Amino acid sequence: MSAKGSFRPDTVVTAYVALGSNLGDSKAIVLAAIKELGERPGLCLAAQSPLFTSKPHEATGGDYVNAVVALECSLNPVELLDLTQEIEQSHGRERSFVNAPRTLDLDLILFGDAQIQSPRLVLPHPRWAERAFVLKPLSTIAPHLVSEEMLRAVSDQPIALLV
Ligand code: PH2
Ligand code: MG
Ligand code: MG
Repeated sequence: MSAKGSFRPDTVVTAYVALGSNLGDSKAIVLAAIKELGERPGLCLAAQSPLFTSKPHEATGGDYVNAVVALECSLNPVELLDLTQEIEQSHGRERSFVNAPRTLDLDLILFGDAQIQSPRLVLPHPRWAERAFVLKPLSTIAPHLVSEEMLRAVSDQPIALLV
């Protein structure tokens, strides 16, 4: 694996992407983004969590809609990052200040067992295990990755299934 993430898997890799939105019609935006991810060349939607609603964590604005998807991915990590950023842009994502309310945030959480430290991309995501809005949805599609202990460690962060 190169430090720049230019590694191209010769087999398909399972990548996990976390979705979040707390601006606009968040439910519709997250559902549309999940569909768009699955339709991109090089990606196949393997699993999607239910939608959850959560209070902004170390952030401002309205409640979030969050979900996590598993993608069977034949792109390299940077190609997947480019694609997620393109989808964010297409939903009007603006970056006005850190953790500002956003129409759509797509975060690469895990890319197989890739470990990358580059200016653009750090994998695994450095804070994935500290966030209920990642762990709870992830636990519904990849229970082997999320222990009860990990869930207990974030149990002070309110999160509920979106009905
Ligand atoms: N994303 C953040 C910061 N805080 N809080 C919740 N509940 N959901 C998010 O998706 C979220 C957040 C930064 O990306
Ligand atoms: Mg994020
Ligand atoms: Mg992000």
